[in-house]
Amino acid sequence: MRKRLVVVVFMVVAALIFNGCGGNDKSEKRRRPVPKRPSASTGTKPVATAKAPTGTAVIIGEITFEGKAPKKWTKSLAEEMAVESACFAKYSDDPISDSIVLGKESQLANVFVHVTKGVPTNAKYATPSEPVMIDQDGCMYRPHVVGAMAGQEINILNSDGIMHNVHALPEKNAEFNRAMPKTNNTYSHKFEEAEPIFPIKCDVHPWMGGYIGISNHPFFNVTGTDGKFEIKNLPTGTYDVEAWHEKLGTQTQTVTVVDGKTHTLNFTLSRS
Ligand SMILES: [Cu+2]
Repeated sequence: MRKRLVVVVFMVVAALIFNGCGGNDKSEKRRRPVPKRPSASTGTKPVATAKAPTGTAVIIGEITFEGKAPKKWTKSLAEEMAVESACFAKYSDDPISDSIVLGKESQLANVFVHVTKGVPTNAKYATPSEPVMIDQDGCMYRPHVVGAMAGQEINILNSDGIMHNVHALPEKNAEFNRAMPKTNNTYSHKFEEAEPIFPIKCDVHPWMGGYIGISNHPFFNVTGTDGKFEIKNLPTGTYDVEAWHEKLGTQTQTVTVVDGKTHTLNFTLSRS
């Protein structure tokens, strides 16, 4: 009787083990896809793999000021700056206001020209390794307007050898207010997020002001006193191009460009 019981128990255990093996086979089949998940997941990350399209189309143009030319300098600016003799001494003539700067034929400087529509928003363009430079020279920011890519280094110099502070007033990125005593003549900063152009100022010298635009793509430029801009390496497509000036507002034009061709886009900005 006991032997029979032992045999029955043995058979039950054997059956359980057998069925259990069969069950393991099924669960093994269910688990097989698991090792594939990481590669499948890696391949579907939209941001990491988003292409940053470039091409060979170029947009060039000239920005012109229309209207009565403003005074190049004002008595108040000269009087204000006179209190800082180290800066004032750098000028052989009266210091010139940097808010509206014109070329010989009313070409407009300090216009931030950038593509605002048409570039894929999730494209990840390489950040230039070369820093953007801004100098505090003669108690003015030079250049007065700069563009940089998100994450690009911006080196702010103080070649005046006097106390300045740089107070940046972005809205998306973090604001900063950095004292720059004469012994500390470089401050390096990166804005990590793209955002519309914003002001920088010096709290020591109220006439000092400049602007920084942060872009998530490289399709922007700032005009010099020749009023000219150039935006290179665009792929074939249709784009909105905006011209921004601190006193004269913005103007936008839509342009369709083709690889290998240069397109001309001129703007006229006025006080009205
Ligand atoms: Cu200053």
